[in-house]
Amino acid sequence: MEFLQANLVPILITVLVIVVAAVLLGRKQGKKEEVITDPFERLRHALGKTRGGLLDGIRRALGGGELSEGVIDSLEEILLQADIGVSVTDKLLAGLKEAYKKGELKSQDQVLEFLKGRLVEQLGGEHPKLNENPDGPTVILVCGVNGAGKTTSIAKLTKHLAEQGKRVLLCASDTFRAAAVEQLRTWAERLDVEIVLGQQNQDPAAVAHDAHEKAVAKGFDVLIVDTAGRLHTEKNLMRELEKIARVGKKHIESSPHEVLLVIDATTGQNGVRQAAAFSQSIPLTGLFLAKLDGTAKGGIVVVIREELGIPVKFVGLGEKPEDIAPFDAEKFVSALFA
Ligand SMILES: Nc1nc2c(ncn2[C@@H]2O[C@H](COP(=O)(O)OP(=O)(O)OP(=O)(O)O)[C@@H](O)[C@H]2O)c(=O)[nH]1
Ligand SMILES: [Mg+2]
Repeated sequence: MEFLQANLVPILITVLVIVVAAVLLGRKQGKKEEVITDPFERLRHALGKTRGGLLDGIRRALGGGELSEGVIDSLEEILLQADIGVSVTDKLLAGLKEAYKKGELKSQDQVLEFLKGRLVEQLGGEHPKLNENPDGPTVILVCGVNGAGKTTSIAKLTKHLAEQGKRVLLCASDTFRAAAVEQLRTWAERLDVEIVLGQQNQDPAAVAHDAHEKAVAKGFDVLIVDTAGRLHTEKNLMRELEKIARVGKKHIESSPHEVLLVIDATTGQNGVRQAAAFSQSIPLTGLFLAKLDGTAKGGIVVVIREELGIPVKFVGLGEKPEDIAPFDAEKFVSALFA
C-alpha cells in the first residue's frame, strides 16, 4: 500500500503511455494500405522519385522567365541526375537549342512537350511483347545478379500472364539456397500455380529439364525458370546458366523463347554494364527493370535503349505481384511528365 502511494504518479503515467500506444497501434493496423488500381496511376506513382527530380527540376530551371540558351544549358545537370545519360542529354539539349533558335519554343509547356516527344522518339516508341512459342509452352528463363529482383519479378509475371488466361508452371532452379526454393514455392502457393521444385544443391539444369518435361506433358502455356543470382565474371556460374538454357531443348526445341535479365533500377548505370556483360555469355531477349519505384534514376530506361538495343519488356513498380507494367514508351514518358 505504501509502495502504491509513493509511486502513484509514475504508475499512472506508465498506464497512460501504454493505453495511448495501444490505441495508436490499433489505428495504424486498422488503416488500409492505399491500393492503386488504375495501371497508369500505378506507373505514375512508382515514377514519383524520378519525376520529382526531373519534372520539378526542369520547371524550377525554366521558372517563369524568358527562355534562353543559358536556361537550356542549366537543364543538363537535371537530365544527368535522372540518369538519362550523357549522349542522350547532349542530343536533347542540342535539339532544344535548335528549336529555340527557330522560335518554336516560348513557353515552359512547349519545352516540356518537346522533351516528351524527343524521349519517346529516343525510346523508339517501343512497346515490346513477350516472345511466344506457337507450338507449345513458352519458356521464360530469368537471370540476373544477386538480389536484382528475379524471384519477385517472376511472381509478377506469373500474375500478369495468369490474368491473360495462361496456365503458368514455375521452376525453382535456384538450388543453391533452400530459402530461394522456399521463396518461389510460397509465391506459387499464393498465386495458385504449379511448381517444379529442386532439392538443395541439385543440378539446376536437371530441375529445368524436369520442368520442361512436365510443361509439355501437362500442356502448360508458359514455363518460367528462376535461377540463382550470379555475376557475369563468375565463369562457372555463367556456364551453368548456359546449360540451364540448353537443357530444355530436348523437350521443346525452340526453348528458351525469352531470356529475361532482371536489372535493379536503383543501381543505375551499373545495371546497364551488367546487361552488356551478361549478353556476351547468353543472348538476352529482354530486360525486366525492377525497383523503378525505389529510384530517382528512372531515366536509365533511355540509356538502356540507346546503349544496349535490348528491349525493356517489363518494369517493376513495387514489391507486390501486381506491381508490374509492360513497358510502353509513350505511357512511360507521359507518367514521367504527368
Ligand atoms: N521496391 C521494390 N522492391 C522490389 C522490386 N522487385 C523486387 N523487390 C525487392 O527486392 C528484394 C530482392 O528481391 P528478390 O526477388 O528476392 O531478388 P532475387 O534477384 O531473386 O534475389 P536472389 O535470388 O537472392 O539473387 C526483395 O526484398 C524484393 O521485395 C520492385 O520492383 N520494387
Ligand atoms: Mg531469387
